[in-house]
Amino acid sequence: MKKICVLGLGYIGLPTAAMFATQGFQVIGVDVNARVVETLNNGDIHIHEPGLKTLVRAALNSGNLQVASQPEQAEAFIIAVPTPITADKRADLRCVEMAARSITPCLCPGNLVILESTVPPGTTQKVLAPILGESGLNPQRDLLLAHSPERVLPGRILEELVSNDRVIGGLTPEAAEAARKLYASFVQGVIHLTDATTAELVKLMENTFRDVNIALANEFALVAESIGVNVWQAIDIANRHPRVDILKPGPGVGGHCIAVDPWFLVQAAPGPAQLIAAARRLNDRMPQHVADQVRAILEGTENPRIAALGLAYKADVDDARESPAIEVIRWLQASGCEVRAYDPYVKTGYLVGEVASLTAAVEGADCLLILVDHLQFKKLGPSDVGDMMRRRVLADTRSALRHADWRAAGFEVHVLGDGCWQAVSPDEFHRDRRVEAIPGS
Ligand code: SAJ
Repeated sequence: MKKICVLGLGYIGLPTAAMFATQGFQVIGVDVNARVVETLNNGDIHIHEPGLKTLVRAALNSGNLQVASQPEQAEAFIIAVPTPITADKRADLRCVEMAARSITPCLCPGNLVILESTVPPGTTQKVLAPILGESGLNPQRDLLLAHSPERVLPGRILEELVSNDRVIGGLTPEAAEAARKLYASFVQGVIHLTDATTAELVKLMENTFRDVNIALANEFALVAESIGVNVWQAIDIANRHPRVDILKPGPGVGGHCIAVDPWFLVQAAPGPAQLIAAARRLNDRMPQHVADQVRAILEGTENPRIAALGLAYKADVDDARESPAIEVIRWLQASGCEVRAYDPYVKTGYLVGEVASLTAAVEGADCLLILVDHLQFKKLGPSDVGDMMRRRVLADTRSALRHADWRAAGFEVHVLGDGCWQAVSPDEFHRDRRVEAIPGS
């Protein structure tokens, strides 16, 4: 096989396209966004991911990667487009459907079509196959159709693309085998073959496992706050047990995967998926909880001004999709606080109060609020900001800083999940005030 067409040049499609191109395949990368196509054709990239720029440039320079806005005939098609959720927490498959429709005129018998986007169980068989069938070809007999979910971690995409195990679910065993041969060109991990619906479920289970684990950590944080214990220390010690591995609490779960995918399971089986839904709701409440706590810390301060550090959904990435940090900020603004928000990687362009430097955020602030544990923020010491602030108050939702140093410098230090944060009643915690308080949410 020589020619591959990759649909969607985002966080997954672009590295995948570049990787195949550097393995000697002829790759056409397709994106419906004209700006993305133009940026790439100018030798630049629209994503911040370690090593990606170098890989993409090498792929473009080799002539093996071409970027276009329309698909063309190829031997294999890889669909790597977003699958967000709708307001009522159901999978929005419009991009997958659109990508599939765009390739039907290009399809020939024997073509391999792989869906990498995360989708509800049954999508490959019940949604993708019928659309591809509109080409007049039988998806089971004439095409090789498979689901191979991406599983790479933003921040470590290139490394994990190669070293992670891969799951491939075929509509038929022949389709799974054809996809295996293709990925084996660069995947060093074990490639596990199964059917398409099992592969879809596997991917959703992985992200749901993480979401439920984080929800448990967040619930432990609430428990610790109410009994006056530091949850970070408690988790650290509990994790020394050989069979315990609790993740970290925080201001909420963001990104386009973990905060989204568990809902696909709830959608598929609402009756049984009770724990999954409860975990999702708990994690979704965390931004509101953080905002409540910060307001309580600043009670009595006239016209409180907050320096919020971090807009990304997690450390050391430039992606602010579904970011809990942004939700915390919007909650605080809705309650009358002035927030100046700074992130070294993210410029959302739509958040009121975004500033371009740490100094601009911190000047005259009554509270330094850590929302993301970017390495750059973890290195901060009290002398970097203390003299610029109106009050010496630190609120750390990621337990990212060395609190002893800050206390020694006269800071009042509040940490999420520590007894010094006020306990909150369960009724208050679970009450959804979003509709009334956050405009446009
Ligand atoms: N988070 C916590 N506490 C933790 C870990 C994470 O609050 O201990 C928060 C993060 O701050 C962030 C969110 O959870 O807001 C998600 O971050 P993440 O690093 O857990 O995951 P993602 O969304 O960047 O990537 C996940 C990965 N899935 C798993 O590890 C099972 C990745 O391998 C998937 O490929 C990716 O989802 C995806 O695209 O599905």
